[in-house]
Amino acid sequence: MTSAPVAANGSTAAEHTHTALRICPFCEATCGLVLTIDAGTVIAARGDRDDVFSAGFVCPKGASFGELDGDPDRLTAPLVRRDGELVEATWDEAFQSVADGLGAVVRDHGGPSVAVYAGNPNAHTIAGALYVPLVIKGLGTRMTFSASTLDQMPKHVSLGMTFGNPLAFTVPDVDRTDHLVVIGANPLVSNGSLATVADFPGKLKALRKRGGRLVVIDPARTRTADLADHHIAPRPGTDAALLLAVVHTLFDEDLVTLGALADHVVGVDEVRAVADDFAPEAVAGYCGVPPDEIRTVARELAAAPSSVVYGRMGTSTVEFGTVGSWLVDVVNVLTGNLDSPGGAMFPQSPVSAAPRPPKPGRGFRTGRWHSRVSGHPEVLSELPASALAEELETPGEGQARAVITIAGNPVLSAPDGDRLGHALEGVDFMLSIDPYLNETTRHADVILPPPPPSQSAHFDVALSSTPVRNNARYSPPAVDLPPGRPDEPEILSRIALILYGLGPFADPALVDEQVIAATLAKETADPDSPVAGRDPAELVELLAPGRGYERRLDMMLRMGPYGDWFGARPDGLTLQRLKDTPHGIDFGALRPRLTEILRTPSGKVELAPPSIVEDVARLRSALTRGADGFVLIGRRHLRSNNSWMHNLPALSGGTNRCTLQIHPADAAELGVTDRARIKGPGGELEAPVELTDALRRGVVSLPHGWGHDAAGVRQTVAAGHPGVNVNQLNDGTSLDPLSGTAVLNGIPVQISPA
Ligand SMILES: Nc1nc2c(c(=O)[nH]1)N[C@H]1C(S)=C(S)[C@@H](COP(=O)(O)OP(=O)(O)OC[C@H]3O[C@@H](n4cnc5c(=O)[nH]c(N)nc54)[C@H](O)[C@@H]3O)O[C@H]1N2
Ligand SMILES: Nc1nc2c(c(=O)[nH]1)N[C@H]1C(S)=C(S)[C@@H](COP(=O)(O)OP(=O)(O)OC[C@H]3O[C@@H](n4cnc5c(=O)[nH]c(N)nc54)[C@H](O)[C@@H]3O)O[C@H]1N2
Ligand code: SF4
Ligand SMILES: [Mo]
Repeated sequence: MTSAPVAANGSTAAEHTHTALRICPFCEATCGLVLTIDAGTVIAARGDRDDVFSAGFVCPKGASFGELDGDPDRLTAPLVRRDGELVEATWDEAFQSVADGLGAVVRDHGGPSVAVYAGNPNAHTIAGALYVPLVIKGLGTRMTFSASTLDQMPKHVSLGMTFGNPLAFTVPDVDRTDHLVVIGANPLVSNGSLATVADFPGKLKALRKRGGRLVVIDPARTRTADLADHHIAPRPGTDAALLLAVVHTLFDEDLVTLGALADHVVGVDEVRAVADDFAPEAVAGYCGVPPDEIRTVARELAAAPSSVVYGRMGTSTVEFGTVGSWLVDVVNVLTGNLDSPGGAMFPQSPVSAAPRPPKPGRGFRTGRWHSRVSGHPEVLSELPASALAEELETPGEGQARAVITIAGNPVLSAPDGDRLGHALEGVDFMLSIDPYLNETTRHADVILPPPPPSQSAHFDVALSSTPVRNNARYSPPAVDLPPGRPDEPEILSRIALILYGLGPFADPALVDEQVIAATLAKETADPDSPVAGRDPAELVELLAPGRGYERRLDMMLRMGPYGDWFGARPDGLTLQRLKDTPHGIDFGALRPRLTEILRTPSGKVELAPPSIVEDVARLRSALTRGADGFVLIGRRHLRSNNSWMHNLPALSGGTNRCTLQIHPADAAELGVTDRARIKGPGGELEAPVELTDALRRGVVSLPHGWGHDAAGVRQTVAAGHPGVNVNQLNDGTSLDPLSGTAVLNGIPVQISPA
């Protein structure tokens, strides 16, 4: 503080301010921030140079923490629908309304008649990780939906089928690799995803500086592509074919070297056979990439001392999402770079189970049940987000009667939000846990707003399984909760209490203590657990007193791979130890741990899972498809985050706009100048045009998360520059069949002058 304003009483603002550390929850990079706080308000945020993981990195969103935290449009009290209007209510009134409304549906139709949609921020909160599952379990519903089927579900399926563990993320070791191929990701803007990397841009620059090579495969010349040694621009949706041609080349040119993996992999011959008819020449026309370019990708990956392919949204939310996501790991295996420094590695989360002796597992299955209307298979206990509307609106036995949305805005983020919005109007009861009155929550009967991030504790339960360096960090709330205001764990606990039949006003600590008792009973009974044979009651006594979520975190950390195992390893991790090291603890670079990970029936990497191999037939028939017409892809912006950050003055305006990007030559041929009409399988839109030669010809791009012009929404700044909802072009019928994930990239569209 160099120029603190002088207050009326003569003291400077600096005297009132203090700083607090807070891990940023706004993207997967998990940067440590230093917040400057004045009378309970966050007035500044900067990167924490001492943070063991992020070392001072911050992006525009993190720097806008204060604006986001203090947004005047954030709800500070619950809203309850009375006579058709959403009006403010006390917390007690709101919880009573939930008990009445949800209670009636559960009583009349059962918990399984309630659908739950969990959105992206759940991956960034303690509440999302530890309490949302309790609500779902309390309902006993099989109608669970989430942003995963608009995002990474193909990766879960391919990991599950290949390694037996759908959560065993393979993360590129960017700090040590010699050669990185980024396919369908734009980490310079997204700051990384399913790879928790603070300062991804800096790490890519460092890679090049140490003589490494960066190749980007993306139909758009993104900021990441601009930084690369080489950029390949394929036709959208064709990555799986391109990667199969890379695999083909590895076999064809005798470049396959399993190295240390040799004894741990089965199915290599099947993969060779699958790739047989995907010679570079066979896919070149379909992918729009010359055969030699594809061969070079394979040769370079094989030749580098270490190399890794990293794929994200562009390989995932596409027609062949699971096949493409699988092939990313297949290539890493075939070049000997899985589970090896500089390759694709498995992080070790501090809240994962302590390693058990290697043993074959039961493998990973999908389709244990199917959606009622379209018969979509369950995947990781979820149904496709694209199928939510039909489950709500189709009458009959098993129809969803109520909906709970938690940190999600599916009306903008999922295909055909207009239809979903209409369906939400028709349910008997809708509850939203969300800080904003937005396009989705405006349909709710009750909105329960969690406090802003400054008033919430933070631990990255979910993202601890994807960092490029193993670490543990904890932020207690930086600002006290106002009296009477529940935090999000408490909100969700009270809903669980309603579902347990105890009513909303029972002690929320009951929920946590029940989880703790059940978990410790199970652990102490497991002969391979570090607490095997101990008395659960004794372990409960050892947990630090505090809020329920803190006790649960303490339990998880203490039983985890770095834990103190409840005193058995006195130097091990506890929550108290994390609190005592506020800039975090670094557990070092990722280390090989494949045998700890594998839970396939064979106990090996099953490189050719039958259902994925089977889906390649669909890809084979796509190869002969014509390549005419325009295809639509999405894009992200540095100063934005999906649908919910368009309400901050600091992040809006400028180049952060909802425009249709198109190549100038395409625009000229079409006679498109300043505005275009875009027609997709599900609808039509008009958007301002932005000419750019960064896009491959025949490809247009429109970002998602816009369309803030609905009535009854309380996001004043966003409403001033609403943009259009790209997902209205999509009817949601096009899915990756193995994962139920919506096709959001590579949608056929027609473009004309507006
Ligand atoms: N066309 C197209 N569509 C896409 C994508 C794309 O690339 N193209 N991307 C997809 C992807 S990757 C994703 S992850 C999804 C995202 O889909 P969603 O998760 O459904 O949407 P978000 O826009 O992230 O909305 C997050 C919601 O959480 C609320 N929120 C923010 N913080 C908190 C909190 O701490 N607690 C609670 N309870 N609520 C909070 C916000 O107000 C907002 O309502 O969108 C998908 N949709
Ligand atoms: N600033 C910012 N950061 C974010 C978000 C945000 O909205 N804004 N969202 C967060 C979320 S929820 C997520 S999931 C991550 C996503 O993180 P990323 O996946 O890194 O981000 P995207 O911008 O979706 O990158 C996808 C890239 O794939 C390209 N692409 C599209 N179709 C294809 C294709 O068929 N093949 C190939 N090879 N490429 C294709 C697109 O041009 C785009 O550059 O970002 C997170 N971080
Ligand atoms: S990169 Fe992500 S985690 Fe880091 S400051 Fe920006 S939004 Fe926050
Ligand atoms: Mo996402």
